[in-house]
Amino acid sequence: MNKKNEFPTFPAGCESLLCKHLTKEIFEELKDKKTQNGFALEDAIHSGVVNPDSGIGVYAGDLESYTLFSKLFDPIIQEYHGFSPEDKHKSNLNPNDLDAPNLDPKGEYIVSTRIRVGRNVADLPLGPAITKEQRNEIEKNVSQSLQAMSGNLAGRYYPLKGMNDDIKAALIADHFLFKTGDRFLEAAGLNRNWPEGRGIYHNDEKTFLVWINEEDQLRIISMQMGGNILEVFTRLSSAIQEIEKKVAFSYSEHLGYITSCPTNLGTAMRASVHIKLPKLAQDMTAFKAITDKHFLQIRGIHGEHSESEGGVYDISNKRRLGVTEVECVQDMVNGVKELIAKEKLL
Ligand code: ADP
Ligand code: DAR
Repeated sequence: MNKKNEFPTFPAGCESLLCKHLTKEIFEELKDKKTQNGFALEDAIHSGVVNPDSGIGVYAGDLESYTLFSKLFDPIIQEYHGFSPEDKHKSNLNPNDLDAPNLDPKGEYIVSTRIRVGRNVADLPLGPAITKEQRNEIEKNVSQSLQAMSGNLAGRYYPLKGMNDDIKAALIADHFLFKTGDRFLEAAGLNRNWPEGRGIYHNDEKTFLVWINEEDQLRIISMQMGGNILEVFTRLSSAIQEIEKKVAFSYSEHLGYITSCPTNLGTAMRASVHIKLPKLAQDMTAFKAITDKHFLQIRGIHGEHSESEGGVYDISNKRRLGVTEVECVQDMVNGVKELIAKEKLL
């Protein structure tokens, strides 16, 4: 275990962006600094120190973290997003600007579509630095705002605390609810006081859902079976604009919507399909050539750090900052179109 305030030792072969960009000089310069919320460098890097297999390894505790520890965060943001300290984020949630024809009219490939954004409440710390009282206040205020939603967004809030274990397991198995116990989130301090202050809001059809106080304070989700990506995006866009009338989100001109993990900054959007590509799965070089070309990420079907099952993959945009929401979804549409064309050829 690293002693307090000593430059951390990382095992040989560590490939996280933390390992790559935390120099001894940066560590010495930042190690005694704390944000107004008392969040220190060692808090920001703890997840990546105890999980050397992290891809990134750092989390912000508040908006101030991104400026106070910019010597570490900026090169990580530059490498992950290709976004420099001088760049400005931009936003466009207009579904009319999306070119998304039906990619799978016979329903042969796309099992389901899900588009989510992360949001955090303005002027409060992020999950790693928030107090239990602040987190519970967010749960109360946000769930009340959501339960005032109408039309196809109307639904109910279900606190995680006291939720029946079978119902919880079913919601997770059906891909609706977040998993518990992610070691990266644990080490970042994001699971403190679990399950208090956490829960899920959803409409009756479970096509509009909001996670409260998981990795971010809100994860606003639109999802449905099949490949009607435009319908999923249109529902999400409407929901975000409805919620934003009631809840002020943490946002900066430079970094867009502020999130605890730097990979989610900007749009904080992940637009994904679960898609059957059994033939292409036999040629991962060709598969990855297409996903790389369209800035896409391949995940397993039970969320991050899970494996694919039965030749079904979670394909989603990787770019989130310095691109608009429409461009995030367009990346996914363009990539999925080429993946299906390739699968048909094989
Ligand atoms: P996030 O997308 O919030 O970053 P994960 O990758 O862990 O987090 O996915 C969260 C949950 O959403 C998991 O249960 C995963 O199976 C589910 N999921 C993601 N994309 C889809 C999709 N296109 N269709 C159905 N479920 C999905
Ligand atoms: N697992 C952490 C975070 C990577 C990005 N995924 C998030 N934010 N859910 C890592 O550093 O690998």
